[in-house]
Amino acid sequence: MTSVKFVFLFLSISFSALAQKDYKLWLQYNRITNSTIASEYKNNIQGIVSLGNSETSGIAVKELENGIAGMLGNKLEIKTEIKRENNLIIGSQLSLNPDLQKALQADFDKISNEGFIIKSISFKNKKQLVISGKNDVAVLYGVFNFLRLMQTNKSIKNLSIADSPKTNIRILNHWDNLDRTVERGYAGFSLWNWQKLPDFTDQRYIDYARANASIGINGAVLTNVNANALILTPQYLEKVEALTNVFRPYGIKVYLTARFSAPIEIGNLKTADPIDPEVINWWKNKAAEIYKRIPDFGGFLVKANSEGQPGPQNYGRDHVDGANMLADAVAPFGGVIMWRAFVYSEHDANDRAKQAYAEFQPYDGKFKENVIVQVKNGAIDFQPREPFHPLFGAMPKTPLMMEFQITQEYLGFSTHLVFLPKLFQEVLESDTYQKGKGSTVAKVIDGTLYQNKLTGIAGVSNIGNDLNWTGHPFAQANWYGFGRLAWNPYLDSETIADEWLRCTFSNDENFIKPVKNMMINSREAVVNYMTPLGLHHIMDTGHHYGPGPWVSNLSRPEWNPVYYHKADKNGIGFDRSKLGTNATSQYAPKIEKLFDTAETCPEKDLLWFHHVSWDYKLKNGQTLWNGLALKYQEGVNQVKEMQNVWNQAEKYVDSERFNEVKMLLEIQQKEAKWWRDACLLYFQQFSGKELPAGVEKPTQTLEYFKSLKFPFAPGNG
Ligand code: BDP
Repeated sequence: MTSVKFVFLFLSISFSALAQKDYKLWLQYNRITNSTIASEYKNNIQGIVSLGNSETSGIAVKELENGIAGMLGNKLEIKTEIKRENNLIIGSQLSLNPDLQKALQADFDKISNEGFIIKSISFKNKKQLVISGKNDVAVLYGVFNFLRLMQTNKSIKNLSIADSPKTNIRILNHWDNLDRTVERGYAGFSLWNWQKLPDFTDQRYIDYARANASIGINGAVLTNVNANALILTPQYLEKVEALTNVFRPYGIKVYLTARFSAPIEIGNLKTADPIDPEVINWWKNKAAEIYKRIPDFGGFLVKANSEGQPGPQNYGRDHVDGANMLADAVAPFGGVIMWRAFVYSEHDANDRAKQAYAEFQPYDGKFKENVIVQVKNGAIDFQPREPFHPLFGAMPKTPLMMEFQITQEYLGFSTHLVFLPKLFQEVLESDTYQKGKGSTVAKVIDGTLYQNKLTGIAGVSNIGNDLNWTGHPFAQANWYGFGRLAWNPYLDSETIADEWLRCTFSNDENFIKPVKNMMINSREAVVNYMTPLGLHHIMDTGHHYGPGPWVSNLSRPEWNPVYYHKADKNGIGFDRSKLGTNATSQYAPKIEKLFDTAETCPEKDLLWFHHVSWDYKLKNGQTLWNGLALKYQEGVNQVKEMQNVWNQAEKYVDSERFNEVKMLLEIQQKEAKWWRDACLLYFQQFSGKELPAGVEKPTQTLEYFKSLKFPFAPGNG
């Protein structure tokens, strides 16, 4: 009996100790094993002097204390006065004594309100290290950045860092429903336990806020864009207020989605017409009611007249009428409206890719100052690869914010290892040419191209209540990378992968090098085994799990994969050139020209813009059919290679995470083959050609693949 008990106790202790590793994300604070580095840190940090006294500064000090204890093994005393040398001094600008303030003035001049300074100085002839900013949240950002330097084993001897975020709104969009299901969520249920709120504060809320603050995320939209008006009732606002109180010290603002028809559904009005005085008044009062509870409420995110959601067009008004009415309601309190440009209509079957631009571009300059239009990275829908959205750069007088999808709706759910910062970087670096060479999407987003004051980046969250937050241990890197890119859209994805691996797993170069390489290549792998050469939206329908290029029976044409690949006897691809739908004309002339002819169009986007014959010659001399088949095979091979790399990583990783990733890669390998075989068998019906040498023969028939059904695939309502 005793021994059974003992085994049980042992198992549960070791389980929770290991499970914690997953849970701790990139904030592991592992003991530093390199003795040279550890002693450098110990010599330079002999005490902590904390000058602040707010809740936030308390959090910052505790983080430093714990981080240093974890990494160096010694608990430092927290002092409030600077006496000896080699202190780590933390405090906001105003909390520093006047001499220190003066010494750092030039650095303070460089940073914004949210920026931070980490600086080695000599103060009264004593060496000190100061972490400061204009307010306590900025100091907290500085602390997390300092701890990252330590976690990645960087030298802290002569630091002089002054860094500010390049965008204002760095926000997660949670597509979380009030019943705790998460639309397109693959990591369990929603973190928000509405049932127990407002009285029960789950530790997870705090840990969530802390993780976000550590990467500079400063906002969260708590609810699904397919909104439920109930969130705006007092019963729920009380719960929202409780969450806001938890998030506030971490610098996270709360936003909600506003269902356009809320005045009818919860306000008993007969209409939600945005120019109706009663409706205008209702929203004004609602805003006042929210701000009374939550004075720093961020504002609303709105999906209107898109995929069946109500909106101003239901009343013969347009997006400008709708957005500006809401903007007026929140303006007195400093709120913003994030109005989504993700619209397409079943009444325009010509080309879905053109619709957002066609609808929104003419509104340029018409939105109120506190409206920012939220545009998905590509014109269709978060595909493994899309050319950048033509709206970027095309609305100079309107602030546009980026919407990325961190959750992997179209990229293998939380089962496939895909490092998304590589995708994000590709989009951000794209040159729109709207104001000549160098007019990158990043410059549109950070406001430097057109001097927009309001800027932002949103990421559709991949977080749920799974023990490891994101379902796949490597999906944590996508949350991390999103935050880092929202802070600085010019960061290189390789740097991000490097940081994340060191903070999350190990600083051992023998681990970092191959695994980083695996992460960097993982994005191209998924493109290859799902949608190579510009193919898109050929996932099975509804849940988007697995291949479904044959689907053609849905009521709306643009919901069918056949609409997107247009495979026939003559070839494959969507002709968006001048000879086709002319979607290319939505880009600046230079880009239009590039995309408009198959020969100049980047091959990675070929079938996005062109319908080409099966015998079309690719740049490598292959026919399109052979090239396509080989790409699918390459994707499968790449996953095999990822497995090899991971198997070599065993000795650097704890067994729990090692095994999790190993099992997931095994599924990814199976699913990559499924994708290859199903797509090639299907397209082969049209090409009528044999598979080229080097491509493995499918082991199942097309009929078999078509027969697979997944009524309970997650994330699909
Ligand atoms: C699509 C998703 C759908 C979302 C929609 C959106 O399939 O669940 O509601 O985007 O962004 O990708 O509004």
